[in-house]
Amino acid sequence: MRNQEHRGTVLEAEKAKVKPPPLYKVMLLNDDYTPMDFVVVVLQTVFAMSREKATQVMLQVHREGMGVCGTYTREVASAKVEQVIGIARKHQHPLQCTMEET
Ligand code: TYC
Repeated sequence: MRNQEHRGTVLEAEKAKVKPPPLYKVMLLNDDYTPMDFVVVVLQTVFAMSREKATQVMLQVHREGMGVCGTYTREVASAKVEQVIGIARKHQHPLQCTMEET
């Protein structure tokens, strides 16, 4: 019984110590050479976007210079940036991707 009475207090004290991890926006940058269709496929593949959503994001990047693909923890964001750059390099496109803390 003593334990039970204390349990709520201990859990609340621990909860206060656990901060949510920082989040990072993954952003795609525009360039004059990467084909639009290629960007759409990358967005569908790496960021699990529908074709419609991927087309919207691609057009935003094309018109405004950059766009956000998603928000993730540092490790996941970093893996996605590397995936995009890797696929682009493999196909010899200059597509660039970067991340920034929110
Ligand atoms: N601007 C490119 C073109 O006209 C298309 C493009 C869109 C490239 C988004 C990169 O992140 C990008 N072919």
